[in-house]
Amino acid sequence: MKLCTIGLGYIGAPTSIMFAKHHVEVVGVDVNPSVIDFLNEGRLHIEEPGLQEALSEVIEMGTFKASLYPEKADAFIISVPTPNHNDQWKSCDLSYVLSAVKTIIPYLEKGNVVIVESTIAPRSMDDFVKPLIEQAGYEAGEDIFLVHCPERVLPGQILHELVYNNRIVGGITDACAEAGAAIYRTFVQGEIIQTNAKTAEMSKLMENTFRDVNIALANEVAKVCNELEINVLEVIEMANKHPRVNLHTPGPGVGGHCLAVDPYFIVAKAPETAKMINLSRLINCSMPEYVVKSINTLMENVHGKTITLFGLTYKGNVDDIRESPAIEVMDLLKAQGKYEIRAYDPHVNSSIVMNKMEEAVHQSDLVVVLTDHNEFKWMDDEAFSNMRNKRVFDTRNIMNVMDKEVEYINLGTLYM
Ligand code: SAJ
Repeated sequence: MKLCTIGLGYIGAPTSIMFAKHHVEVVGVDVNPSVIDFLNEGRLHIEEPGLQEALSEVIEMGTFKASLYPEKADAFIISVPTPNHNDQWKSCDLSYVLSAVKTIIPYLEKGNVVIVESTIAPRSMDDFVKPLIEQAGYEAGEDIFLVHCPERVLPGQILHELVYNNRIVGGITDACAEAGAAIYRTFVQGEIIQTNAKTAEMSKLMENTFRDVNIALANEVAKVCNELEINVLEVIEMANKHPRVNLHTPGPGVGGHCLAVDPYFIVAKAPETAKMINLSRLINCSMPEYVVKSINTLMENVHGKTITLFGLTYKGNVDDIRESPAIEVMDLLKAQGKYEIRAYDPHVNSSIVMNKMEEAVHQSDLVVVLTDHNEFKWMDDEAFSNMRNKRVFDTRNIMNVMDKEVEYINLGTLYM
């Protein structure tokens, strides 16, 4: 089988490499020439455990190459970004997906399978993608097998989840779903469930929406508990002892290119109806401001004005700062102009962070943990020894501070 993938980002690159590892001939296409050069040289442009080794393996095997241009193939997989439109309800911007479909049309042949993996608003396949294929003279389900198979892998464990997660394969017709399922049987060991395209679109969105709504509930409970002087972390731990309760973890907000983006796609399609989904977005988006307000309170009687932020990525152990609540906290603090703000993040390679932790905490008055990187979980006695005021505010509730001189505050003990 020959596969042509369009988009070599956080999903497209690992997916392409995984197929190539399983002896499929893969041409990976991206519009960014430096990504193409990097990959063809066997170098990775994103951080993901195990992926560098897998890339080296498929380059060695000769089953993967990156290119600026598509080629004829048996199947095409589109994994390009679907950001929010800048409109009232932040609807789904399909322009990258539709332009990817237009790019492959000249290379299509009867019998090809075309799969969209990008997360898309409900009905996008039926209302926008299928008409493009039909305008090109093909009948979906007869000439071209058109499929939405949403990606569902968790950054940080993509290679494992690509193989072991269940896949939802939504076809425009049953024959499309069957043709799509056959492609994923190459390496997927989870269940491959066939359905129609709009059910697949909506179920993918509901997975991320479920998580966003649950986190919003946890964040709201955190605010309520702080008002009532109750430790929210203990409350959640106790409540989760019930066999049918699974409250998520409160934090500085919800980031990344999935949970902070996808629920709006549903809201935009049914704004009068999707009230809880919209409210959850509002609650999660209020968290950076809540963290800043808490920082201001903690800094009230402190003479020094230096704050060190630990972690800028949207979550732990990744290098992705898209929609990161930590960046929003940093920007809000800087906009106040009251403090000297420093940032330290061992996963971010940029001038916005300081390279050495010792320098970042030197004479600092408050360390604020914003990302749950493993590096921050166990801090030894020396870590905070050169701070001016030894105080840590851990918005991720993950740090184990050994140094008894350090005052440690997390979301559960903020009120004290
Ligand atoms: N977060 C919390 N509290 C929690 C869990 C997460 O505040 O209890 C925050 C994280 O710190 C982060 C954000 O939520 O800022 C999102 O992180 P995440 O780990 O929940 O998810 P993503 O965005 O990295 O990946 C999600 C996954 N979806 C689900 O788990 C339902 C992944 O499987 C999807 O493939 C991915 O979205 C996607 O691409 O849609």
